[in-house]
Amino acid sequence: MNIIEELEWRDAINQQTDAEGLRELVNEKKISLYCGVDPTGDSMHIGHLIPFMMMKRFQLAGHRPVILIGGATGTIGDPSGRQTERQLQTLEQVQENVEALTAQMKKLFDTGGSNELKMVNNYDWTHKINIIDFLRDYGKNFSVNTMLAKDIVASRLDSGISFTEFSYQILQSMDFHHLFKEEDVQLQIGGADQWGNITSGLDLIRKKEGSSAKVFGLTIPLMLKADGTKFGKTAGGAVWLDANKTTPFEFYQFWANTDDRDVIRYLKFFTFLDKETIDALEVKVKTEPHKREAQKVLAEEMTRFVHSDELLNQAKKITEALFSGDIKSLTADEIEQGFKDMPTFHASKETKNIVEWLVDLGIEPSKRQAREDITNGAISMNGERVTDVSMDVTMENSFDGRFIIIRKGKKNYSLVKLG
Ligand code: 629
Repeated sequence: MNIIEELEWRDAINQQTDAEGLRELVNEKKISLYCGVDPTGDSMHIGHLIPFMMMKRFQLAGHRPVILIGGATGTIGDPSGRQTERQLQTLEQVQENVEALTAQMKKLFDTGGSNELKMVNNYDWTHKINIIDFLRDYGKNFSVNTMLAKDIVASRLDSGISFTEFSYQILQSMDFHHLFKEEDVQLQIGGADQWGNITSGLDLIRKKEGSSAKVFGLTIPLMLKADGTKFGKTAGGAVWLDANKTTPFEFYQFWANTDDRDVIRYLKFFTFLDKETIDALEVKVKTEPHKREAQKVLAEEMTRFVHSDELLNQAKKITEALFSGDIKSLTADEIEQGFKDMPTFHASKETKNIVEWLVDLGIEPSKRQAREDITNGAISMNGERVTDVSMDVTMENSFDGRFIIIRKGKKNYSLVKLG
């Protein structure tokens, strides 16, 4: 399988400008290709992984990936896929985000080796171009008529679009041209929403360099979910790659909760597992879906790739402890990750009788109810059943002086934060 056949097998191709030509090109030689990201936030989320996992596949197949961070385009804002004008970010904010994203990209994709990752920032060439050169050297190659006809702009003609956002496609086209000249980049990839920007870059290159310039564009489909809801969103919002925004445990859980109807598609799309392995997992989804083997493999592969072996093991340990109820072995940090979304209460560090303590916190509605639940064995503290209504709750009962976990009945966990 060459890289294009592999992407086809993975259902990872949406549109191509010249499928035949690109197939020939990658068979003939190792190419340089690029994909960009705008620094609109301080972390990527899993939606961003869509083209960047594909970049990695090209890299593994011996091609040379160039990742562009949009220090210039990030100050403007891509109108693609949006119905409203963006609020401009401050230049300082963009700069901070450039640094955060650069570090994140390096961590994920810079694996060393001969075809090492190249990172560029479009601010470096864009900020040098003055307005007269911009209009003469670039603007002259763009027809406003064609620009207006692009989906992204056309869909905004009712609600309105500023000249700033309208011009965005020119900036992205200039990048493709610059990288074609300076880095021998012959292919740009991106999500399906990037088709208009990518094709306008190809037009610019052909106008400036002649129609024989060998350049290509390829987009990757939007990830859809079988139940029709949006991919990559949870009740808590986006699934971030930054462990401080989405803990590795939450990240693991996100993938582990994938629907049976989606899991094989995700394995193909997001992991580096080969066809044989994924085919075998597909059989398991059909024959023993209750084991959720494919989901476990997906969650493991993704958590290991984005975080590390160590954080994967921690996520699995928390998952196991929550499942069995045996949470004693968890560290305070693991408790914090595992119980982040559970009902949370705040208590002082004072020693207090268990019945009063539960009522004061609001975990139990009355002392009578608290006593009854304790006597019936329905209350556990940190995984151990409480049987004595005269027991005192002290710091000794806590994880590191920080948390106490109360379980009422089979599954109702509460996280009590101390201090
Ligand atoms: C200058 C900027 C370039 C080439 C690309 C760009 C960024 C591009 C964009 N991309 C999205 C982003 O930054 O806005 N104009 O959030 C995002 N991308 C990943 C995928 C995407 C896309 O980073 O392409 O489709 C999401 O899956 O929306 O010279």
